[in-house]
Amino acid sequence: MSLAGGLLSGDVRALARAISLAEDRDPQATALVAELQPQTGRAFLVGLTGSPGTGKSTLADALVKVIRDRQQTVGVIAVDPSSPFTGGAVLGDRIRMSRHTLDKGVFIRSMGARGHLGGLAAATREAIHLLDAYGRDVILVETVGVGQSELEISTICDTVVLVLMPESGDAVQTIKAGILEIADVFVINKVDLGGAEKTRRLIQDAMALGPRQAWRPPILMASAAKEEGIGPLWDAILGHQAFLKESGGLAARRQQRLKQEVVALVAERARDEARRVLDGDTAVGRRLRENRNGKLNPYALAEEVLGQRGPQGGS
Ligand SMILES: Nc1nc2c(ncn2[C@@H]2O[C@H](COP(=O)(O)OP(=O)(O)OP(=O)(O)O)[C@@H](O)[C@H]2O)c(=O)[nH]1
Ligand SMILES: [Mg+2]
Repeated sequence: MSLAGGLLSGDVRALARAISLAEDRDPQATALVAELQPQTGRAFLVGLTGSPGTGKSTLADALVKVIRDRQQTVGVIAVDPSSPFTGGAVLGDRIRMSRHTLDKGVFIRSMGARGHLGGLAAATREAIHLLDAYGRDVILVETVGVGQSELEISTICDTVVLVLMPESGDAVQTIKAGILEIADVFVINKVDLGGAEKTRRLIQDAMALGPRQAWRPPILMASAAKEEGIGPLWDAILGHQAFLKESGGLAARRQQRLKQEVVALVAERARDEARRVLDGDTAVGRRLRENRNGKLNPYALAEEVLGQRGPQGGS
């Protein structure tokens, strides 16, 4: 059976293989996603972001349990930009979530950069589309909040959950970094450690300074490790989903996302093509290689490369 056929019929190995192709930035994955596109758009995409160690993976694990209790299927993608290969943290995530391994309604996958600089966002998008086509009701995407990264979770997900922890001093910094705008739901995790109330006030004060929005992000408290407050957290996430649907925000978000994705796809192709033209047996490529005194003008070369894009891709 074809990979697409396998994936649509619920073969988990086909799904895993397709995601590996996406991770390798294999053109087969892109073709597959394009083929499956009509089967996508049904899943609810939830991003979990926050500083390292705030408990995103533990929360994802606890949320998976709640989602499964409510009879929905779920896919989890843990994106680790710092890990070019399956590293220690990723293994930790696996072990932590291993209690779900026998449940066919749960699919968990960690993704690293695999040496393809700039390819992780594209790979993550493709993995999301693949899980969507596979028929998952909910897709949870965990990323470390690194600010202005190429992997802006707000451009990938419907609902963004910002995970903070009490009294880290970190909460203050995160809020300063302007992350308020991207959070649809706040969760202060590790309430069992104490000091969560102070963090909640900090968030509230920061929000009071901002413009009034139609959606006021709720601030939840939870202990992922003790599995406390997880049901209410999921309800808050669903509350945001309902708001998006009623306000027309969901369509707007998805349109914005589509645009970002097109821009990213064009950029990825253009980058590949520029390298091919410059490395190939082309006039501009030869001039670049033969040049020894560094006097070539990069702007002129870029124009020349762009001018080479013929109907056959140019070369
Ligand atoms: N006390 C307490 N510890 C917790 C809680 N939730 C998670 N932890 C612990 O916090 C540590 C980090 O948890 P992770 O879930 O790996 O955090 P993360 O945000 O996914 O970390 P990275 O993926 O490395 O950024 C682990 O040792 C967890 O056991 C909680 O509710 N209370
Ligand atoms: Mg994690």
